[in-house]
Amino acid sequence: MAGTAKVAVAGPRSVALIGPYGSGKSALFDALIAAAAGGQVRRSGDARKHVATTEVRLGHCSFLGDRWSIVDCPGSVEFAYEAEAALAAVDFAVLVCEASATKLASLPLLFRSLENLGLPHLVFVNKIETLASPFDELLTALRAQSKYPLAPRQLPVRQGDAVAGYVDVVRGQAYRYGTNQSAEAIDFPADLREPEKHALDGLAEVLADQDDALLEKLIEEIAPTPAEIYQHLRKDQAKGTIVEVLLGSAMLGQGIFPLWKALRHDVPDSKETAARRGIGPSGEPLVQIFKTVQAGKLSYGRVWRGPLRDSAVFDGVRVGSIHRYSGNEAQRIPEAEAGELTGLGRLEGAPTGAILGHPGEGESLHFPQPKPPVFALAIKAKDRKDDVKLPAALQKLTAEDPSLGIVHDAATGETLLTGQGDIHLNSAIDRLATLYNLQIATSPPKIGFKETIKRKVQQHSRYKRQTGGHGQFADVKLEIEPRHRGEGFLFTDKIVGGAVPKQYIPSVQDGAEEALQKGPFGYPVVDVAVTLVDGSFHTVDSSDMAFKIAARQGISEGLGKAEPVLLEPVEHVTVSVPNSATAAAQRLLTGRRGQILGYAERPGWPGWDDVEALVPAAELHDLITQLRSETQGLGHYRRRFDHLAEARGMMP
Ligand SMILES: Nc1nc2c(ncn2[C@@H]2O[C@H](COP(=O)(O)OP(=O)(O)OP(=O)(O)O)[C@@H](O)[C@H]2O)c(=O)[nH]1
Ligand SMILES: [Mg+2]
Repeated sequence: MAGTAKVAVAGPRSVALIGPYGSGKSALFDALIAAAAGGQVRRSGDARKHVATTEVRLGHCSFLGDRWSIVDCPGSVEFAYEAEAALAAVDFAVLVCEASATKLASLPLLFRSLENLGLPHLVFVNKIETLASPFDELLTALRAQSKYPLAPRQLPVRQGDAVAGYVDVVRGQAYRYGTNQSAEAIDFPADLREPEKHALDGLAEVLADQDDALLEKLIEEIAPTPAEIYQHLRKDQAKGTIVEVLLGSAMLGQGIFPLWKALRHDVPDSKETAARRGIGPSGEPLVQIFKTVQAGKLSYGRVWRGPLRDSAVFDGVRVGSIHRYSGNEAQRIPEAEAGELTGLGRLEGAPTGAILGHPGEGESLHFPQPKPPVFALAIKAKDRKDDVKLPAALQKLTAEDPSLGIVHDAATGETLLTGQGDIHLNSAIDRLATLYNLQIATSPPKIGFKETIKRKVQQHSRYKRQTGGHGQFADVKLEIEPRHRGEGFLFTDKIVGGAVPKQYIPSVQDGAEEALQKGPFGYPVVDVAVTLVDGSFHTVDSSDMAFKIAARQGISEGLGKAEPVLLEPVEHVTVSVPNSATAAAQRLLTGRRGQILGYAERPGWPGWDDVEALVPAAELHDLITQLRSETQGLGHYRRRFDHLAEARGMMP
């Protein structure tokens, strides 16, 4: 029978479900697993409350005798690293999308990730029962984003306004959706004859682009048989040079069986993936960790080379247990074979991204780099007693999720937790509470203000004490003057004739530097020159201490008269947005006291712009929140310190 040609796949294969936030990946995960078990998808009839996925979920099942590992990925951009890491581990991805403008807007990021990885993928148009706009419009929008040609395998069949079934383009057969696997063949709708022919011709053409023999046939106007089409589809889809498009409703269990069949036929063998990634078939077991959870008690890994046996030891790291997740249960297995994604228990010291075993010569195991942080919170333990536990817990947290970071801000003395947004950080803080019993207080990070002066002053300072025995005496005349921004501190000794003996000069400098650590506004003073021009001493009462105190007092007093000003850090910010939002991004930056330096097309990102600006750090704390809300979650930015600038009209 056409379409059910024997598939020569031996081992287990893996698929990641990715897609925009809320597009129905978790619902599809449940539907796929339920359908594989021959069961019914829970069919509530109306959408349940959306619970956003924040950590990848791994599940296992068998479909028609083939074994599968499925990964449900979070859609939120704040958890994008989770998905990227999972993509590095699987054989194939299903891009779950829905026909909503806001959701479609985030597709370029996802397509780019897949294409950069060279990971074959198909598109599953979910929530098909709600599709109101013409299907062609959706295809056009999808085509604009994908580097590789799209191949719609199905067309929606409407009944009134609702989508009630689909046409299988290759088979030329129409179906009415039932629940789960029970789609029922119906008469071919007359109005779909033309679109179906068009889709089939388009498909053949796309396939012929990859195959000369097929191309010749088409030129001679010999129609390929369905079996030939399936064969080419399999080859091109597994290579990733074509992107099939399938339809369905995860919630209603519609279109799940055809999706399963497409996966069964077209997902490459795990050995093909390993070969594509440069990993040879023979050698010692090789496993890559793509996720650690529960404070390192559990890891998810891809077995690139097997078999992986329970209790195997890799460079001192022992595999405590191997798990498979069928249904809701974790089941312990004695070994896992190449191509499986498994849960690994108690892998001490193997963070996300870790490789167990040794890649052979020329083998490389790519793993994604986390994106630079765009959001930070100052954190501290609510209970001082927990201060000792905090560093170790934070270290584990960042090993679990490398897109989190810990920064000790020397300027403010704060510990900062950095990451991809407030939801991301708050979920990390929740984990600190649940896994480590650490209650954390957060606040927006303090700004590392500095001070400087604008006027040169002379300051005379004398320190004199007479208390009992011998006293204290030091006397200095100092010049304090501004330097250019960034020039730093300079101390000059201009004493002549020993008015201040040589041995005391370093103490004068020490005293000056101490005073500069806290200026009139309470912040460190920078870019100041201090010159010791004159002074006097006492043979008995003078001391290092006395000169240090005299200098410190002199500077503290002098700074107040030298027109002190507050300096704030200004950062060089590069905002990346789709060009429809370039003007909005510029407005947003100027609204935050930013000075626009210019904008240009973003290299390698068609339709995107980079806007460069200088923006005070004090304005950047929640920039990402506003940027995302104005760009449907797409905009992001990078920042780096640029310079200190006078903070005009700003109260310290
Ligand atoms: N109408 C309709 N709603 C659906 C369908 N699939 C999922 N939903 C609903 O859409 C919402 C989001 O579904 P999820 O499966 O949680 O989406 P997700 O892609 O996993 O979301 P994130 O994990 O946050 O990225 C839920 O309210 C679901 O009930 C569908 O086929 N049709
Ligand atoms: Mg989800």
